[in-house]
Order: sequence, then C-alpha cells, then structure tokens
Amino acid sequence: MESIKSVINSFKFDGELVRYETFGSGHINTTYMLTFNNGNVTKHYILQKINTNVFKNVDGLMDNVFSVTSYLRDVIDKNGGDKSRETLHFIKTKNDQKYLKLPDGSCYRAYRFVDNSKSYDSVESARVFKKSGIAFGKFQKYLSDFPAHTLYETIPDFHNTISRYNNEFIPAVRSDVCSRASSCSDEIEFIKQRKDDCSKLVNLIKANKLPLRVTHNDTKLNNVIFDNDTNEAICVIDLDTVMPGLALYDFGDSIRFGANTAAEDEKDLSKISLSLEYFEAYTCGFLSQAGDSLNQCELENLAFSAKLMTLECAMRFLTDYLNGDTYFKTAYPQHNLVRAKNQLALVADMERKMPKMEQIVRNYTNN
Ligand code: ADP
Ligand code: GN1
Ligand code: MG
Repeated sequence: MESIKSVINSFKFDGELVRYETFGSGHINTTYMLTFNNGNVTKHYILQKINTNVFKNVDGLMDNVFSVTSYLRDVIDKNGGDKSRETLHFIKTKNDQKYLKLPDGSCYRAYRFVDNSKSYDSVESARVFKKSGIAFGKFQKYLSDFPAHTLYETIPDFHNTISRYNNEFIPAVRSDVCSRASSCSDEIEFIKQRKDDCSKLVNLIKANKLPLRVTHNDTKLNNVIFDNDTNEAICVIDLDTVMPGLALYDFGDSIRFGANTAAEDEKDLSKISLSLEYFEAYTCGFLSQAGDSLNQCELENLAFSAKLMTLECAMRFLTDYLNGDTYFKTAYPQHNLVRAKNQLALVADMERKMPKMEQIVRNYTNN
C-alpha cells in the first residue's frame, strides 16, 4: 500500500490522489487506474508496473513508446484527428525520467487514462470488431514512414514462429521441468505435425517477398480503446511490442483473438470456432486502411497468418505450461494448458474453413 503510494508520488500527476485500483486484463504488465482530484476536476491515469521478466531493456522499450507516440501525435494532427485522445500520453517522473526504476529493479511508467473509454475482452458484434480492424489498419498506415531502424527490438524474434518452435517449444518438451509433458502429449503432437507452417512466413521474408514494416505485434481486441458514448475505436494501446514486423502478424493476431466464438481461455472446446462473419468484418476494416500498401504475397497470406498466429500462441501457452508458468499471468494451475487447447481447437477449425477464409480475402482485394 505505502510503496505504491510512494511510486505514485514520484510522477508528475495533477492534483490529489483519491484512489487507485488494479485494472484491465492484460497478461503481461500489472496495471492500476488512478483517480486524482484537481479542484473540481477528476482526472484518471494509468500506472503500470512493467514486466521486467518479459522486457529486459526498459530504457529501449520506453524510448520506443515515447518516440512512437510523439510521431503519431503529429500524424494524427495532420490528418485532422484528436491528438489528445487518439494516442497514449505518457507522464514523466518528477525527475523528468520516462519511467521510474526502484532500487529493487522494479520499473513503473504512467500515462493518461483515455477518458470516457472502455476496452472489450471479447467481441460483442461484427461492427465492434470491424472498428478494431480499422484502428489497427490505420495504426500501421500512420507509422508507414516511421524510421524503423530507430526502434529497439523489445523482444527479439517475437513472431519468428520457427525460432519459437526450435528454441523454446522443443527444449521445453525435452526438459519437461515440471513433469507435465505426459499430460499434454496430444497437443505436443498436434503442434509437431505443423512444424512446416512455422517456417513459412520467415522463409518469405528471407526471399524478399514479405516486407518488414513498423507493426504493433500484439493486436488483441483489448489493446484498442473505444469511446463509451459513440462506441467508435479511439486509440491503439499496449505499444510495448511496436517494432519491425509483418502486416500479417497484426492481421493474424487480431483474428486469433477476436474471431474466436469463445474467450481465449474457454474450457469447453465445443464452443470454440472461427466466426466467418467476424473474420469478414475485420478483413473489411483492416484492408480499408492498410490494404492499398499490401503486396500480392501479403494479401495471399492473410488467411494463413490467422492460423499461424493462433498456432504460435498455442505453442507459447503450452511452452509456458511446460516451463511452470513463468511468462503469462495465470489465474489457476492449468490455465496455460486450457489456453493452449483452446487455441489449438481454433487452429483445427481454421484449417477446415481455410478455403472460405481465402475466398473472403479475395472478395475484398478483387483477386
Ligand atoms: P498488458 O501488456 O498487460 O496487456 P496493457 O497496456 O494492454 O497491458 O493494459 C492492460 C489493460 O488496461 C488494457 O487491455 C486496457 O483494458 C486497460 N488500459 C490500459 N491503458 C489504458 C488507457 N490509457 N485508457 C483506458 N484503458 C486502458
Ligand atoms: C500477451 O499483453 P497482452 O495481454 O496484450 C502477449 C501476446 C499474446 C497474448 C495472448 C508481450 O498480450 O503476445 O498474444 O498475451 N504479449 C506479450 O493473449 O507477450
Ligand atoms: Mg494488453
């Protein structure tokens, strides 16, 4: 209690602290919402304890988010948008630092809460999902001229699926430090059978067929903030993994999360399927913004990228389960296994529906 208060006291917030509470449902950072009173005005801020197990170089990470948000403010302004609401505004510490580092190594950063806003943990309508597609497509478009070489790679090989397979998944299966591999042998086998899929996009990068762009890389629906009144998507958040990547990673990861007819950790596998209606809605929204800049190879792999990002995420959840749950936040001991089974059920359904998904993409790209 006292220590969080002294952390809060280290930042340049306006007014008197009224309360703070844990907030949101991200799997990585610890997020608090702060309420301040300044005269008659109530102000909200977000304070986050950065997960330093996941992000090893917080200086590099915070340089990235400061430069990306300041660049976005200019572009939003030039395009007639509201720069105070459409990107994050970080608050520096009283010592004018981009984040606070405590003697025990823990790191905190703060930014303005986007007022009168909400995020969705699941898709409630095709319309909402389409709006998130527009937001992520626009995010990519607005950053298309950002100098990519100035960005620090916050998690190297983040979406290098074959590297995750060879260097994380297989070693975790072999070491089996928690003796859990026997409880998930079917899932391990399912992933092994799809090893070739894991190299496909990486090989296309090597062949110069897929261009690296500045991408978000973590395009879950709850990383977009919506306006409470208009229900319009306002702002893309969670910028920790903004770095050079593929447009396909952003498209595929959104579909993985938002076009699943069930939550990412639903245990009843019969509820899990790929909603073609939601897939179409997102495709339409994303391509309306980013479509013109995508090349033929990108367009041809959009549907596949949804399957690959889902397979990769399943592999990451299963790897974490095998390693003893050291990466993702979990609410109960089998949580990562439940998530992995869920994502693999979605992969299986995407495989059944792949021709239809590909046809939908063609319908939006005149091919
Ligand atoms: P994580 O890396 O743990 O996912 P996020 O930055 O995504 O952390 O924050 C967690 C959640 O907090 C988000 O999904 C969102 O619901 C909420 N949130 C974060 N920042 C804001 C903000 N500026 N305005 C409103 N809600 C926010
Ligand atoms: C994490 O931080 P959050 O909850 O938005 C993870 C993503 C995964 C996602 C699975 C930095 O996203 O890569 O796809 O969980 N973020 C990081 O839900 O690893
Ligand atoms: Mg998040």
